[in-house]
Amino acid sequence: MSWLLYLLSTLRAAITDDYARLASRMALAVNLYRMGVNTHRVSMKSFNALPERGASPLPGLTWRHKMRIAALPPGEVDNCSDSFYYLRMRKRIIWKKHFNIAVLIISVFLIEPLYVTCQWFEGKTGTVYKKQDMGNWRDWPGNFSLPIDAALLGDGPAQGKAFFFKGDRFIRFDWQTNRVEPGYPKLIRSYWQGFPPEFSRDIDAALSADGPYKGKAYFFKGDQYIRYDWAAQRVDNGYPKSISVTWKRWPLDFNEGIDAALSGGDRFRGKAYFFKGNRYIRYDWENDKVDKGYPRNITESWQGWPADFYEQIDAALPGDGPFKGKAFFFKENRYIRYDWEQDRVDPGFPQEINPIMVGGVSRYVKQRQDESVESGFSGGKAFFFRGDQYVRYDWGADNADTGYPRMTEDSWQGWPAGFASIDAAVVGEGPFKGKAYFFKEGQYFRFDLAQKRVEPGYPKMIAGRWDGWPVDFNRGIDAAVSGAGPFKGKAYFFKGDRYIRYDWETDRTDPGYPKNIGDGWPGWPAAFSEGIDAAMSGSGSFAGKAYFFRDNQYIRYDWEKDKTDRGYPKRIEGNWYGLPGRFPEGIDAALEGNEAI
Ligand SMILES: [Ca+2]
Ligand SMILES: [Ca+2]
Repeated sequence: MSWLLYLLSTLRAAITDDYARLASRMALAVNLYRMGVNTHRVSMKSFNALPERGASPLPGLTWRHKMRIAALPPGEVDNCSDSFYYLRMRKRIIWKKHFNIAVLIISVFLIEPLYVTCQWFEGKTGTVYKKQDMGNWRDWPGNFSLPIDAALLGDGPAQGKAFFFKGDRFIRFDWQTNRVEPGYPKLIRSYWQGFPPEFSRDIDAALSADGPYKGKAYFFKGDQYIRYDWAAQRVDNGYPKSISVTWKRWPLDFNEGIDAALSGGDRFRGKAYFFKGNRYIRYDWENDKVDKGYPRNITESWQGWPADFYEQIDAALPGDGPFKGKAFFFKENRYIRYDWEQDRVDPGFPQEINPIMVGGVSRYVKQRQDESVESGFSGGKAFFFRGDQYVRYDWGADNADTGYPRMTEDSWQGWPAGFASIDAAVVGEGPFKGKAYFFKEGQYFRFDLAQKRVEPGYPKMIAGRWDGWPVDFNRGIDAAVSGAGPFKGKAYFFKGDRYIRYDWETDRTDPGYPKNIGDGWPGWPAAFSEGIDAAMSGSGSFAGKAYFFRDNQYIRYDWEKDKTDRGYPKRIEGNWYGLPGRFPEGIDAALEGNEAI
């Protein structure tokens, strides 16, 4: 392909002004073509994981192309044949004006590869771009419900990020990957240092300052506000303060509380906008006062907003990265994108903030709920056991259910005496589907998930009933989990630094076990290889994952890739929401569950 690149670089040098856009389009196409040819197995994940700068792990594709793709307006990338025809149309203009020979070469050599590119583009990544890349706020968590309270552009160490606040939680968005980062939502109080308790939930508005106050962020709630220092990563001393004390010339009703706040972009840099109801004021950071002639009605100055946005908005956010020069306004489940330079809402807006949400419930969860009604069994819940208590966790809401912890003995029908606390729990597969097994020292019992009760005849001794278990496993285990994906039909039992694999179908331990955890589960932290407390498989949108717990930490494993996910171990606290009491300090056992209990 080097000849083509040579041709392209020549062409790019020759084309200026009107044709610069065409050149970048072709460069992109050729590079995508190269990507398709050289790296057939490039996934959207690795594409999105491209670094912001420097060497790219994908031949022919750099962070610049990624930015360029992200920066293309909706409708331009998502229909590749359009860009193909666009090129042909342009060709004629070029032919007439300047670069006869170059274009001749293009028409013969370049159009064909471009067409191939289109094929590849549509076949391999087209749908991904079409459905997701052109929207914003991808990977918006299903448990982060709408409407939002406030939005904030990151600055200082958080440059390139945006934050959305709702209730007592927040999520962080990355402008370059155009995605909400994994591991969110988190609790406001767990991350934002120095927030007074009343600012740790239900914030009204937030913005990052400009001009002499650059490096600060302001959070508003009622008639109060706090100032946050991005570099120090904490709230400045002396806050909260009353809005009316500091902010000059604000209208009286604005002093009592605002809906949304936004720093100006482009030629309005140095200004801040505060919205309340159908009115707004413009503030000048330099002069430290509201500009003359304000408040105004939103309709007076902001073109092309939907009618309900003119009445009131929830939040506002300046764009960054590929969306620099834009501003975003949020109202309930929709948002609009505003272009500062063109002074109007971009075509194609409003769009849904989270297109997979239907009536506040993610489509996926909804589907799971419907399925559970039909089958009477759902993988929508998980159970954590600690001491004589347990907590039910909802995978869809990604939160512990309310009303927990409960006493285990009182809630699970037929729970045997002497099992107040347990060592391990696992759900059966194959011939034992619909059963849950609970282990305590040398004994175990079986629970029927459909009948919601412990089966008669239990507890029993492990020894002699679980074929092929080592002697020390018969005396008690640490943790158990059923496999998923390529390992469906297997169960894994852990004791100390060893584990065995059990086959549900043949009802016996696979040959070659026990093994050392360190040998069978590569990528685990050393401490986890010495032994774990609990294990379970994920469900709902976490299907295909397994979770292993040790003390106050856990790691996540991907069954399909047979690898530990990156970024682990993490703390239980702040990642498993709503776990009460001392559960975040460590658990005894975990069960990938159902809704029986
Ligand atoms: Ca608000
Ligand atoms: Ca245990």
